[in-house]
Amino acid sequence: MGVKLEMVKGNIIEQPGIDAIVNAANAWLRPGGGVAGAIHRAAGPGLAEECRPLAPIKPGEAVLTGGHRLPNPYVIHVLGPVYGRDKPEDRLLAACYRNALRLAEDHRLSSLAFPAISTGAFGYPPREAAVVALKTMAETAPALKHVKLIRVVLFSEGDLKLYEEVSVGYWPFDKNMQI
Ligand code: AR6
Repeated sequence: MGVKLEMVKGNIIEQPGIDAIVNAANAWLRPGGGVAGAIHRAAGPGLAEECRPLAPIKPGEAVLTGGHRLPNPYVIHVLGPVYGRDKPEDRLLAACYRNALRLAEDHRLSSLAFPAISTGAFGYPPREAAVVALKTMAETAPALKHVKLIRVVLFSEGDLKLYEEVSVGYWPFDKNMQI
């Protein structure tokens, strides 16, 4: 059966019904700002405690923890590349999406929600990042047995429009957005 792609405007910490949300983390898996700050605030201090022995992680890597006080049972933390510093950026960003999906698959999760990794504090140009994200998801999807739903949660209307536009070229979906 297929994998469904959803693109929504929203907040990554408000995704009930999703097995794992993906954190655009820092190497030390500490709270920080942006997505990571919001996730740690909502999850409570138990998340930072669980993260401590798993850090540091390298660009492209993914680790899984519990969701603590979040509505989701799991969080998958990935470290995106800092644009202009961690090279090659596109391969490292693709590794984030691929490794998060693999980890979800290993844990037999059926749904996960991604933010637009690296496009905030890490400075990755949004359109280039959307191409890498959607292309990697489309390439990885056929091998997934457990993951049935991939949701991309965009923080702004503009980013949602961008993803919808880019997905036409990179996600070979049917009319139900399934691959
Ligand atoms: N829900 C969904 N998307 C969000 C949210 C949210 N609550 N908040 C921000 N975004 P960023 P990065 C969007 O900076 O670039 C942190 O300080 C945001 O508009 O969270 O990978 C960490 O500690 C942008 O499009 O992640 C790291 O040091 C995207 O999510 C560093 O930032 C990613 O923005 C990671 O930087």
